[in-house]
Amino acid sequence: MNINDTIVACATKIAKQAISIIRISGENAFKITNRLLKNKLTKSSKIQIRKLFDKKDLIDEALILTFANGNSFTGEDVVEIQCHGGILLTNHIVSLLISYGARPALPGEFSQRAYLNGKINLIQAESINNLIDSKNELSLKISALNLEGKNHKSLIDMKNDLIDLISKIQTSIDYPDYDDVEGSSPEEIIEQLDFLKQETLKILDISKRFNFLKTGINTLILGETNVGKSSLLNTLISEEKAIVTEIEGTTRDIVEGELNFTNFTLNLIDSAGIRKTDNKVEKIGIEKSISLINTSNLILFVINKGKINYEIYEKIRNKKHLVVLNKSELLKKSDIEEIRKEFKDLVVVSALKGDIKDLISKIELEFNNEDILESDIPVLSNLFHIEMFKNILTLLENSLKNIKEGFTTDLINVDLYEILKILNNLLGIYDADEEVIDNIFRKYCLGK
Ligand SMILES: Nc1nc2c(ncn2[C@@H]2O[C@H](COP(=O)(O)OP(=O)(O)O)[C@@H](O)[C@H]2O)c(=O)[nH]1
Ligand SMILES: [Mg+2]
Repeated sequence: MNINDTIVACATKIAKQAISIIRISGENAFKITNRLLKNKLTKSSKIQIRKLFDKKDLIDEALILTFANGNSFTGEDVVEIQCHGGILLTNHIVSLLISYGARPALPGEFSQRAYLNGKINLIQAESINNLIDSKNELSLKISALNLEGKNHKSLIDMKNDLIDLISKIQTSIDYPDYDDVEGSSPEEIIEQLDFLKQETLKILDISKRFNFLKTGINTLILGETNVGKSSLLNTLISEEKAIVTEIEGTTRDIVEGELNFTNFTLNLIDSAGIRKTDNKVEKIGIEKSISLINTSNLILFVINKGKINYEIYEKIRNKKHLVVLNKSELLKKSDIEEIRKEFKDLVVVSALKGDIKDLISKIELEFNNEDILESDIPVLSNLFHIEMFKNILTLLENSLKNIKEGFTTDLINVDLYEILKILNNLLGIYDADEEVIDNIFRKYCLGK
């Protein structure tokens, strides 16, 4: 892969559709596109309708957008051709551009160039993916905020605090004659390290919650046979996905469905009902149901009057769960109250009648995530970025341990520099040393 190549890719699907968008980015973007045109594009022309030619033959009339002199997403010269959709036509234009010297872009290469040219940082690059993949509105909003870079402020604050701490330590090492630098005693360093550690923990915590939102909450529907688990799945997703019959043991394998709320998504899993059976296939299904308890984030434990499997309840009672009493329309109020005595947060539904209001509102209450949106803590959604932050945490803990054990501060600065490099990597800035030196001179006025 050569970063100097001019790359081309279709930004829309290659499919029959009204319009296809083809993007060309790189030094020769204009030159290559010009081979399709009678009159050349100039770097000042911005949006225009042009006829496209394959040598002398007219092939299409397209809208052409040009972004010159780095004023583009990638930071390079970019031409966007909005031609008519159509598999043959789109492929034809892309092939021509390749024959004129463009190289097919690798997955993510446009964003990679944007990052390398300082147009976006790593968090922003990741948020583009999230924006596209979002399953619910909250995830969409957070991705948009991340893309804008608004909630990076605390990342930058954190970095500035870190630079300050490094500068203080550096100054007191390099200039031992210089009057004691304020804030560089071991106690004060511990205090500042602790603060950074708390900030790091907050970021990791909110990121964990966001990823949960993004990937969805694995929700297992569990209970005895025939209590209405499959009916409940179907009612929740408004689709006849799982087979429902009055025959016990109908569901033998896992059936999945997705339910999107405004602020989160449930990945619903209907499982084989629990009962004693000699049927080999059903037995495997039941074992699967039980093994899913451990990987679920929420369990809907479905019961009917007189059909409560206490053995299973014991297995789930310490996990996040809701006890759902189904077929409630067959019951008297007093029956329900009797069961409620046993399960105080009982959720009462009738899958058959489509009455699941109580369940929906309890789930919404449980997973209200508005606070994530309101906080200005940056949300990391890429596993690699989360790993980077876990490294920061380890380095901070290491520094705290070292200083408490009386090691000299120069050793601690080695770890702190490492953290600064990680933060800069995320923010798309490279020269850590220069920043520290700048700060030392600006703040601590050495050499004035
Ligand atoms: N009366 C009544 N019957 C229901 C309700 N939900 C499900 N059923 C019936 O109970 C039987 C078993 O349902 P199913 O969803 O297959 O149960 P599963 O074995 O737990 O998956 C079927 O005949 C359903 O029509 C309900 O809310 N009320
Ligand atoms: Mg079933």
